[in-house]
Amino acid sequence: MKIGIVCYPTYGGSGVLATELGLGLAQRGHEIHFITYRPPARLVHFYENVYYHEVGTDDYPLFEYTPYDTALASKLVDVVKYENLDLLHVHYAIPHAAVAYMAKKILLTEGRYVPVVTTLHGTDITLVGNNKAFAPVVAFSINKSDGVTAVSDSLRQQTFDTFNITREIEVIYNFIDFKRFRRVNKDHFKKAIAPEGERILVHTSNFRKVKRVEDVIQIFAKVQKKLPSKLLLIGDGPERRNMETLCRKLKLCDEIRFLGKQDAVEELLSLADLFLMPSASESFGLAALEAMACEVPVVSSNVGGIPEVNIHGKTGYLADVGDVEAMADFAIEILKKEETLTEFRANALAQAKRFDLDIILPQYEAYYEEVVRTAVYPVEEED
Ligand code: GMT
Repeated sequence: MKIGIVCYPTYGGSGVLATELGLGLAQRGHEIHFITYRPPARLVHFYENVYYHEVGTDDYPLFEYTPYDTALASKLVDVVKYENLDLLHVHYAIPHAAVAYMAKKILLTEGRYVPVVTTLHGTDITLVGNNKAFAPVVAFSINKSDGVTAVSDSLRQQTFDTFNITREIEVIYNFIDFKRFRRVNKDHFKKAIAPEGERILVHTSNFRKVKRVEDVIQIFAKVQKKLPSKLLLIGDGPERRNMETLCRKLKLCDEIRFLGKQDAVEELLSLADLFLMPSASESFGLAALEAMACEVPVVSSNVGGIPEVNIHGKTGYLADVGDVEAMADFAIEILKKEETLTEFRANALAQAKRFDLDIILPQYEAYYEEVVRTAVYPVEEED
């Protein structure tokens, strides 16, 4: 198929997933057209069957906000027509689902129907989408998509609970590419970071409030009193400066390293003994899955879709949001004995294998085929 993929090109989980999906589909012979305002973060090489169309916007003194949505809709019309696309797959509802609907309507005036699949990723429903400023458009454009998927059961249910949704939503879980995410020997790095064989705890995120990085540091502060350990913080974002201040206040600067944005996350995960994800909200927790694929157990909060990924007492532990005491106790429980850690590591890997790209990609392909087969050309729909 010829598929247009619309996503945010930044480091966020939805953009990562959309890019990996496109690349995986291209390897399976599909022609993939990424349409966004910057090359997606993980689109770093030349790939056969992969095209990138940049959405350009021009500044104009009248605009306080550049109308990206309009530019994206025009680009979609152009790419669908001239590249002869069979389907548009938009990731993250805001504004992509509404923009795709607009493009679809414009194309209809020329007698051309392009089905739209929308994938809901999380904050587009739970944090931003239910904001009054966006909610009516989000609900409308979900209902008007030809296919809608959610990345977990929990997100699917939350979408129905939040909006008046009149159509079915298919759950297709996020996936992991084991060719990239697997434990590799990085003993020389490990020696540099933990010279005395300290345990290594890791957290990766975009350092937004929802990730509760402060809890990560508080959990670590407690663990580190019981076990020699180090904490690696990967990623960057609005909370980073506050977190650096907190580390200084807790006098943990020698134990905690801020590594900023990193491309080869899998190499750092290969050093890790435990991954921390105490988020206030998380529709899936792709970062936790990446850790598990590298045989790293997870201590997390029990919100949203995380319990569908991290299994309490097997691949790690879950606790209530903000319960840093319990999370620290669970972390110590996993880390204190080598045999326990080894068992959790094996369970984490086994669970991650359920989300193997080779299992999930065919689910997307089957879903696309069904959507294209059943999409109704809306002849009698009013404008
Ligand atoms: O977590 C973020 O802030 C980024 C966000 C995104 O859309 O880029 O992540 C969401 O989508 C990921 C991929 O599907 C999920 O793994 C994350 O759990 C989800 N984040 C939240 O729900 C907070």
